[in-house]
Amino acid sequence: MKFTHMKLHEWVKKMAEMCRPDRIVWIDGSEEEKARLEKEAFATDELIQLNQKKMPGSVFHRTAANDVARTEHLTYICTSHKADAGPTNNWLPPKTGYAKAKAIFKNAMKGRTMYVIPFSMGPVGSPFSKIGVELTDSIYVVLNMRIMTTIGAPVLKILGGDGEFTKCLHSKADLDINRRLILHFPEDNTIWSVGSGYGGNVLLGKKCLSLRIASYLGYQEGWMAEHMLIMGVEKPNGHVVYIAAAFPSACGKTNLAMLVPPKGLAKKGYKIWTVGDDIAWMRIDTDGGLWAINPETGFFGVAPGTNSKTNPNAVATIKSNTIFTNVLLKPDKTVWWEGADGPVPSRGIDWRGRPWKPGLTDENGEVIKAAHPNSRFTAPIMQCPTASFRLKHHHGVPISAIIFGGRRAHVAPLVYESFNWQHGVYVGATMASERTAAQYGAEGEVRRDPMAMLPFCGYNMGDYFRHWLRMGKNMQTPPKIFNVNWFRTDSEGRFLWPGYGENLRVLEWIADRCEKTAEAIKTPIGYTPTPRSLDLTGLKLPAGNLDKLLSIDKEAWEKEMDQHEEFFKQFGKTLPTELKQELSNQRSRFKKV
Ligand code: GTP
Ligand code: SPV
Ligand code: MN
Repeated sequence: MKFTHMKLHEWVKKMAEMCRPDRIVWIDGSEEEKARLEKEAFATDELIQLNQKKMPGSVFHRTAANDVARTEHLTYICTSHKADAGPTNNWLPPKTGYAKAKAIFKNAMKGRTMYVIPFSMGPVGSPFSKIGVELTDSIYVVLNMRIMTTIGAPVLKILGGDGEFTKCLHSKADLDINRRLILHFPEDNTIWSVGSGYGGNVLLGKKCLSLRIASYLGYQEGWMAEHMLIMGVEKPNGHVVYIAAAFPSACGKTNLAMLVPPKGLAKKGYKIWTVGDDIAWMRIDTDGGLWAINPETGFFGVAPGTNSKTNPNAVATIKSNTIFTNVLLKPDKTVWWEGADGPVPSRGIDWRGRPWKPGLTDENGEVIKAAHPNSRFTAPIMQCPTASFRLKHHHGVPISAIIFGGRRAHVAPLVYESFNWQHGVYVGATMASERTAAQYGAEGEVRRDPMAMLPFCGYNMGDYFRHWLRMGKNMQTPPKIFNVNWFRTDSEGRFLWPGYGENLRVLEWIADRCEKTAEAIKTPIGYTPTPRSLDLTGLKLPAGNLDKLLSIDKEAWEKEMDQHEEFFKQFGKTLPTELKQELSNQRSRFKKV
């Protein structure tokens, strides 16, 4: 390897002096390199090769049992001033952060190889892309980054002798949860992650760079980094309406991004195009509209519940060249998870590496799951049958609608449209969702998760809200803002809405609202569909469900708005007055009904 970038060279040397790897390998991204790394990982059982007849190019990996989801309580924003991290982030002064992590990184790579992965988030060379270099002692990380980003030689070439890059350092160290830290130093364009081997904690191009560091950069440079899927809804007349949607982790982004139109609507001629399933970088273009790119090249999707009925496009995508993490390994070296296609296997090895058969229970009498609820697949986006041809465009796609949504058993209706951008920002800022298995913590607990960015905003969330308001003012044609909830339940806890492909019925209404052709009713929280403006052709929805799905319970909303007020308090003076105004306007609208 010829070093022309002296700063990069010096940084790699300095990090190696701290971590003490036995050797340093520069990743070039070639096929030969991939084969060599896989072979090495098969030999040590870091990876298991899957059945190459049935799943060509696919491999299997298990993470440590205490390391299966993002650890938000160990994730920090390290800025000189605490106020810059804001009330919703864990904070450490940079000096303390570096010192604490250094103690764990010290000698952590002894006996191991340090891989140097140059990577680009966004098309290589696009003015919208950002470059990072991740140092890691995990082959699993290298192979995941290979799918999720563009890596290796072309990136180094673009970086040249003095290009800017995010310095990303990762070591599994000893995988001890008490010696695990995910640290972001936005002022130094640096990320340090130690003590974990799980996805969002260690694929540093993903949540760490593309959301936490990028949101900080976006605030300064006037663009947005958001936890959003991007999809195109092709209408029967051939016009494609592009939508970006923010749902918290494990709340349906991957599923929505590649949905298959239900029969009734497919007949009309609807088609879906997938641009991204997790992250959107958005900027205002010369037309005064908002344009989005997906900085990733792969999906890191939730496995459980994925089958040919719920998500046929995902099933097609993961047929080959896929990394499966923490699912069940079957005797024939294929995989399974709860809610997968086919019969429940009679035996296998579970995500913890223990023999498994259906019906096994643990010491508390709970059924032992074959796959971890947050088990995942990593697959190239280009293998998705609905991958959009616009993926390679530097400017991305023009966004007509932004959708917020969460997992709410009660309160939030199936869909509503905000009155305008400012009201929409209030809707996003007060979003809430029930906690899922994608992060450690009590599952099911309702928490506020503004714009689905609570765990991912790299700076003060009060300033983040101000940035959203400012972006709206700077656009000539801001997208319309909607809220959806696929997860409302009846008194028995059953979902009122079938979800998945049927969600297109709601997207159709949204797309038609953008073109001002769909009917709506004005309510205190925004516009909701008239019953006949939602096309339910071919859907057997139990009588009464639609009313329940669209109902707005005044008492529940009044309680909800008390919670909004409470939530806003923590931001003190950084909370934009516009949001308080929107809350008070909404309260007055409710008083009138
Ligand atoms: P992250 O990758 O963590 O950001 O998650 P995500 O937002 O991409 O969520 P994903 O699409 O993977 O869905 C997570 C879970 O929600 C899966 O178990 C799905 O089966 C389930 N799910 C997705 N869409 C729907 C829906 O419309 N209705 C219902 N009831 N469940 C859904
Ligand atoms: C999420 O949790 O939102 C994910 C998975 O997309 S992870 O990459 O682990 O963050
Ligand atoms: Mn996500």
